[in-house]
Amino acid sequence: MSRILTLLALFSAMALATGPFYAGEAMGQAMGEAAAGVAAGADAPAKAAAVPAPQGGAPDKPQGPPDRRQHAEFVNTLGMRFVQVPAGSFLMGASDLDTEFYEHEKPQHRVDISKPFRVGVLEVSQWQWQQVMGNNPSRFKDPLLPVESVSYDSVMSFIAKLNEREGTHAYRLPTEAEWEYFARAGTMSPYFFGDSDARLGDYAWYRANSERTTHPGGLLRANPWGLHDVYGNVAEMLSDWFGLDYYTASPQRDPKGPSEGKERSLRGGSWTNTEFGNRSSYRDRYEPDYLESVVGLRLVMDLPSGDDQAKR
Ligand SMILES: [Ca+2]
Repeated sequence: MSRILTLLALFSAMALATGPFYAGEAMGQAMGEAAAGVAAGADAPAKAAAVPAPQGGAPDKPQGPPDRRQHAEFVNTLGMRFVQVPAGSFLMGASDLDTEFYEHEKPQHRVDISKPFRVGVLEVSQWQWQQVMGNNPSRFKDPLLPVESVSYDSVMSFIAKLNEREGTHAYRLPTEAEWEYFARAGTMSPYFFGDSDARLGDYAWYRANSERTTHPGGLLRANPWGLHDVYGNVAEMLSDWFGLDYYTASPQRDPKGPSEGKERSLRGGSWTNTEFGNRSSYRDRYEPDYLESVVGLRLVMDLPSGDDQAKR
């Protein structure tokens, strides 16, 4: 009984830690920035994003027809929250206007994301990992912190067990293209909040403000599609092999990375990266059995069959 109460208390703490940022002030801010992105000439996806629209009244008591809100937001049995992002096209990689980049962030090229999908609002937490795997490999231990020090194989096992637990096949890692698509959220600048890194500390735990540790998800401001900690905190594992020259040959539609490789792709930078490593087009890599406190994950979900067509 006491264990159940402890879990309930923890769950409540998690909701308190993350809920208000999602449903209230941060979301209002996020929607405002999405509009700014469109006005600045970004592609349409930001405007079409199926992230929950701000509702009238108390955000924790949705009023009126539930269709849009319930369709857009999904919460699983572990309290993982997902928002739906639209199908769309974007320019992937560093642009000619960017002043700092790796050569392998070029050439900039158009990518089509052919189906809408769901993206985790936060990185996977240690509490969520523990519930599924019965262990916690993280260096910085706290249930609210993102899980890290996970190998690619252990993440594949986590996802298989999560799918089984939830009775679905929907959970998976993002592709590198999907990651940049939802990180940019319709923006074209090096950072989803603009050209300058001056405000990076408002959005990311990185070298200048992390105090050399990870932090609980959702404490900083979200990107235009309502996703927290996209830059920094833990760098996010992807399903692609890393290909240094992949951009010269990748297909336009739903690229999934090279067919083979020795290293896996990693995105977003971490608590130890500088401003350079926390840009939307920044590409990193790691060996699949690498266990370090900079590597974690964010999940995506395929939509139930038919829903992708309905949202086009
Ligand atoms: Ca991150």
